[in-house]
Amino acid sequence: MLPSGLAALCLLLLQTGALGFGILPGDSLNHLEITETAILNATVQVCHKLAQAEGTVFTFPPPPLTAEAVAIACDSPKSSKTFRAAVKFIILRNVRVDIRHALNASFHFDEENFIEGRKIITDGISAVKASNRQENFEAARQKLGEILHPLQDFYSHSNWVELGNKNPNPNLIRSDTSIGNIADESRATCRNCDGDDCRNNILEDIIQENVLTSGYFGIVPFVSTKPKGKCSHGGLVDQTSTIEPKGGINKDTLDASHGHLHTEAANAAIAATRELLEDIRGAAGDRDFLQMMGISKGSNKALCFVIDTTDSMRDEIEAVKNVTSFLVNSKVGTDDEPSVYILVPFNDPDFGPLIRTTDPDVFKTIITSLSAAGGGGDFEELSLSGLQLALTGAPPSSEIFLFTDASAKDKQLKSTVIALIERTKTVVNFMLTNISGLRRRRRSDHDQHRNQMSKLDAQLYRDLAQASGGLAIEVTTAELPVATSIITESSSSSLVTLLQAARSPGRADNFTFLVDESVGNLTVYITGRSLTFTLINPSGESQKSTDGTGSLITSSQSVGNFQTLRLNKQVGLWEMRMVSTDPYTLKVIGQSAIDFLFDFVEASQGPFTGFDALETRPRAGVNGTLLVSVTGSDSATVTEVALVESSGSGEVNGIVESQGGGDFLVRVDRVPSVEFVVRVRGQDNSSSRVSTTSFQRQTPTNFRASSLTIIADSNSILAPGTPFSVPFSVMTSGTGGNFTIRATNDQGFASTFPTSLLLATGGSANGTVTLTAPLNIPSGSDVTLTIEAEAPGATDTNYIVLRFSIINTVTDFTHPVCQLLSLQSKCSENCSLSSSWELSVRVTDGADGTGVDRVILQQGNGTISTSMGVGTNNENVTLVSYRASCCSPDVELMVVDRLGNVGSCFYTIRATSSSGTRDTPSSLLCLSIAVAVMQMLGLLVPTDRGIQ
Ligand SMILES: *[C@@H]1O[C@H](CO)[C@@H](O)[C@H](O)[C@H]1NC(C)=O
Ligand SMILES: *[C@@H]1O[C@H](CO)[C@@H](O)[C@H](O)[C@H]1NC(C)=O
Ligand SMILES: *[C@@H]1O[C@H](CO)[C@@H](O)[C@H](O)[C@H]1NC(C)=O
Ligand SMILES: *[C@@H]1O[C@H](CO)[C@@H](O)[C@H](O)[C@H]1NC(C)=O
Ligand SMILES: *[C@@H]1O[C@H](CO)[C@@H](O)[C@H](O)[C@H]1NC(C)=O
Ligand SMILES: [Ca+2]
Ligand SMILES: [Ca+2]
Repeated sequence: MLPSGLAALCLLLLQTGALGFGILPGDSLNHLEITETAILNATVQVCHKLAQAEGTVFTFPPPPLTAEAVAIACDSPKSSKTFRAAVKFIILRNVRVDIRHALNASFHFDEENFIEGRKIITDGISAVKASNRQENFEAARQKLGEILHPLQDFYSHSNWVELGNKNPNPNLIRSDTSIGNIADESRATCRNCDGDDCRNNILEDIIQENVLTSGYFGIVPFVSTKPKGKCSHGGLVDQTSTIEPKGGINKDTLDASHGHLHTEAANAAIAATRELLEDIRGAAGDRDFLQMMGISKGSNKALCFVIDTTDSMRDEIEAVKNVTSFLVNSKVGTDDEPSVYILVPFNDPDFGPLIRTTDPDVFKTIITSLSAAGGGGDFEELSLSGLQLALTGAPPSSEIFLFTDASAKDKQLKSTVIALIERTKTVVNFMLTNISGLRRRRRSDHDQHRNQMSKLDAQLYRDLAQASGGLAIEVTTAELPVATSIITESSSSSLVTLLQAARSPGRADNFTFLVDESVGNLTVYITGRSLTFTLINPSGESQKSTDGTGSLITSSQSVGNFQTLRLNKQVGLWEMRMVSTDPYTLKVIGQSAIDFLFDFVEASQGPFTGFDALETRPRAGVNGTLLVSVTGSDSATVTEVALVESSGSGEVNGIVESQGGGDFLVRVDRVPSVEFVVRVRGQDNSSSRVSTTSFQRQTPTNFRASSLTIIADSNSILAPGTPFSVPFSVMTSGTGGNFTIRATNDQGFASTFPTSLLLATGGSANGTVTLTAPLNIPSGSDVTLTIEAEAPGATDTNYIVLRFSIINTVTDFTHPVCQLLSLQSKCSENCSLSSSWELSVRVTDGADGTGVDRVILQQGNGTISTSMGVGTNNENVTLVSYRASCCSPDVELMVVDRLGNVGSCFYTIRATSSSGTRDTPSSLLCLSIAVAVMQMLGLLVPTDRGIQ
């Protein structure tokens, strides 16, 4: 809640575990806690309903809920990391509103901007629903976080709670109703507080007449836009609160002007957040809702292939088909089953589209129908364009496999691809065939003219692999199936990186990695040629690469430039001594639940302090901040976080402060100016283990910092066919000159932008990118825009990665409604399974509606059937018949239209519990009860009724 809520958040982040993310009685709740509480609660309810529907056992985790416990209750323990990441992302987007839109009253329901505030929410809800329909969950989360902020602020900044309301205002998430009786602009709403006591500053007539108002807010001393007689927000930052009527009404914290109502306001905000999530679930369905939250069945990993489909790839495509069907067949139904399958084909001049499915059979069919499509021509293909699409379309932290035998024609995208790798923390593996000097010339016709990829061209792929922590595997077509199956197979479970390093040019070096008890299936990947190594385990035993009989390596496999070693697990510090003068990469992975998430964050400038996750590279050479979370165990803590130089031995250690709930704020004095990885050390005191376990993990991704800063507006919705402006500015803390600007988007939308900007030393300049989405694009699609700025001489580059949703103008604001046609019941007071009741209902979406999409049985054990019909005005109607045993006396239908507007209809044959004997035929009694219930739910009253 803002703005003092921000101060609270900041305090929360700065004080050592002072408040934590938990909810202790007597402490103020902020946006972060309100959002997390509501999401955990809503998610566990969805999993409960889903388990009931599927007839599986469900156990509610004990309070307080944690992401870990909810993921386990949802029978998706492998989703705990992505669930945590999704919740965190939504929360950071929520908090960002206080930083980016600090002074925009509508985003905080200040200054009686009720209509505008609600429009932000309802437009956002439509966008979230449209994104979910296109399975663009990242875009959905982004918008969701943004609209939860005003929704929650309503309860703190308006007088809703003062009016005696305990429940949320349902009209804030609907655009076809009245929000309530809003105070006229000229109507006085407050009087001066009694000194510091603001408990009675709202005028009595406002309360008695149920009039809605909210506080005015301004930060400039002696300048106020507050109209006469209006309430202020209140607090130290708000300068309007010193002008009559003095004081304020906000409930942001327990010691705010109306802090005595803080808990009521926070609880209403939690309930309102749950209600909004419930509405989105209604539109998305249970499975998609959970996917939006990062929870899926199986391994919760994407299997993502980017494939060159030009003629020369015929044999490789056959091999990929083979590997894919083998993989899919062997994983389906197991814990290792990928949760989503993604394919991006590319050739020249085409690439894409991105094909995404959760159905393994559909994926197999798609892969099987893939054929070398011809084209290609000049032996260079659009591999980076295809990769760009995969990087923006796959879930964050995915692993991508790119297959090609050709150089990249679109080399100019290299820096964009690196930007996306850093932002999404995706690992990219390149499966390269046909590198010069590597393979013998083949005899078939289509190979006669096949140019070979030069070593230099292959280096581009090696660089990208290394930046992402992936492998560049160089094999012959015959070796491809083996190489592919080795890495795709081991990438399908909760993998953690224990060590990842590269040396280019090659040189002898010693590396260590720490193996803890939780790690299984310890595997070493090496790429490089003519190298030898010595492996030393924690008890000092060693095995050389030339020694086939040692006891450290249980199996080893070698194809092309790629070697895999599986190790005999031993807990403790291992050492790997590498000897080679050729470039090589070394990667040690294992399976473990314990891992970490992190974001670079930045303290905001200006009057409001808070932390914002960066969409750019962090500043080089100066201090920096990271927000780190441990996942996979509620008892794990972080003890040390370091930024470790990727190809040197330098490292910068941070100061770690626990925030509670497995979250840690880490401050470093200096972000390295060279490439680095993030390494985390910690301890797990989980009771299931005998003793404390020390663990070490690192990011596979290599990060870079920059002396350039890019800021861009993140208004995130664009309309098809309408040019959309993205203003941005570039600043440098170094020398000036002519900076090159590149703006690329993954959808190939038409765009304009300045190709260079002139910056003075230490100066800044502004530009604008204009993007136009084509008219025929489906609503809910998204586009990722990467704006890059490059210093003169390419000595430094920074970027900003922005995701926008493309949403059609919404024309249907109403949810479908039910009309009870008949209700027949032979039920007596004592229910019997052999007797039943039934009803029929007509569901319509109104004359201007998009039509009924689905009718879902929300509650009730009966059977439902639907049929289509035509209404009196020739409109489509859906007829629903429901029949249930007398022992299942309630039914709730959820009715959803094609835009995702969700209505709910409840009917019951339950008699009221009062024992009076009434001589009413039971069905009639039931009907009147049902009508009463529908009235309660607002289904049978004029839609513009005010707040009661
Ligand atoms: C979710 O919230 C509801 C309403 O406040 C509450 O009754 C329920 O106990 C909560 N569920 C969990 C699992 O915390
Ligand atoms: C496909 O895979 C199977 C089993 O892995 C193998 O026996 C067969 O030779 C492969 N076929 C091709 C064309 O690679
Ligand atoms: C690696 O360790 C061995 C044994 O301690 C040592 O002889 C060698 O110099 C080290 N190599 C490097 C590059 O540090
Ligand atoms: C190691 O891998 C095997 C097969 O892939 C799997 O069954 C086993 O559970 C894994 N072990 C651990 C500790 O993850
Ligand atoms: C970073 O350095 C600046 C300038 O020295 C200082 O004002 C700021 O407080 C520091 N920030 C952190 C988080 O230490
Ligand atoms: Ca080709
Ligand atoms: Ca509708």
